[in-house]
Amino acid sequence: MKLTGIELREIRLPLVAPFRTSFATQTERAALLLRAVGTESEGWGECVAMADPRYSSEYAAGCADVLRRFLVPALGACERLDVHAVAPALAPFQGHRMAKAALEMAVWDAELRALGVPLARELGAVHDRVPCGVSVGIMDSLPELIDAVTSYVEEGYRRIKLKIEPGWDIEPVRAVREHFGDDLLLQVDANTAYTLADARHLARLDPFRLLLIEQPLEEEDILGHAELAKVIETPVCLDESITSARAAAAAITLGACSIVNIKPGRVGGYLEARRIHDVCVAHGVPVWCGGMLETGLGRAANVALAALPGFTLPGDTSASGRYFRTDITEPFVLDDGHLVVPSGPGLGVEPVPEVLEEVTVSTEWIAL
Ligand code: NPQ
Ligand code: MG
Repeated sequence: MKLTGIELREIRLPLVAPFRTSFATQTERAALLLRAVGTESEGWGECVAMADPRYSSEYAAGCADVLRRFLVPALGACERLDVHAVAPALAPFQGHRMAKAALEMAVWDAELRALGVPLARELGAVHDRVPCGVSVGIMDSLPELIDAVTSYVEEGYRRIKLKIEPGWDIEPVRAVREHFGDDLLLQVDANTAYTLADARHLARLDPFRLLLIEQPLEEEDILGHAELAKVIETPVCLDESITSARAAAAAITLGACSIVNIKPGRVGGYLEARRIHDVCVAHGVPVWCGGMLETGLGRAANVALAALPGFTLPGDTSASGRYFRTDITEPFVLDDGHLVVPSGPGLGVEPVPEVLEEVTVSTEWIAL
């Protein structure tokens, strides 16, 4: 395949309810979509960067800039482009993993559609549906939290993740554990809100038998996580810190985590995500698929990834309705706590044209 051009499309989707984390409160999802146009086919990519650099240093407008200025032109120079050529072609440019991941996704979708092969099969998926968890934002009160968790449990979610921060940690966990009992699969995510000085405090979560605590300390504090893991009983899981398969191998070897959250966008794409999966399986470390409020496009690819054999914990691969009243694709709907892995060529889903138009803020054609 040779690329003829890439369309960048900025969209804005309202959220069904505000989503509060330790780093921001979101009321809408602004996202950047890519359409790769090749000589034989077209494909869709989704960039997971937020509008502001709060979760990581990348942000949507920065991704658009690096794509149009450097990344897309570098791929345009490839005469025989396939997905394995993408990362090598982009390697001269440092960082910008979310932008690179979006481009890889669009090229892979185009390639697989031309071949008639589903992404899940190409990745090595071994399941045709995956159990799903849900991420629950920070609330104003404990009764509100119990109400929110109650509706998710009634919808069938197999695992609950509570967002925490200093001042909203021990009591919400205690309340949910006491209300729902010991059988509820429960975990927490701090999005880097603590320091190693909070170790004794975080040890107070020990009695609640959480599956894991996700990214308590800052992104670069690998040794801090290793120290913390010696002090608390709750297994430490890393999210923000795991930027590559090499970073995952180092974190595991140093004892900084015993579980890994894999987000393809954060690590530069689905190929690198699979490498992290392979590293973790080799170390006996369970993995699960994270979420970045993806539209149906990114959600489809994440569900395909989550069907690999090492994904032994339910992920943040929630139904479309967890975030959006109207998704841009046919919505992903929970069935008995599971999402079905798409089986059509490529991502196996595509945007509904009228919905896509409605949520589009701007488009830009980068000709090659
Ligand atoms: C996490 N995701 O695991 C992230 C954080 C997160 C599902 O908890 C816009 C774009 C808003 C990306 C809010 C979940 C977001 C976002 C939270 C990612 O750490
Ligand atoms: Mg996280």
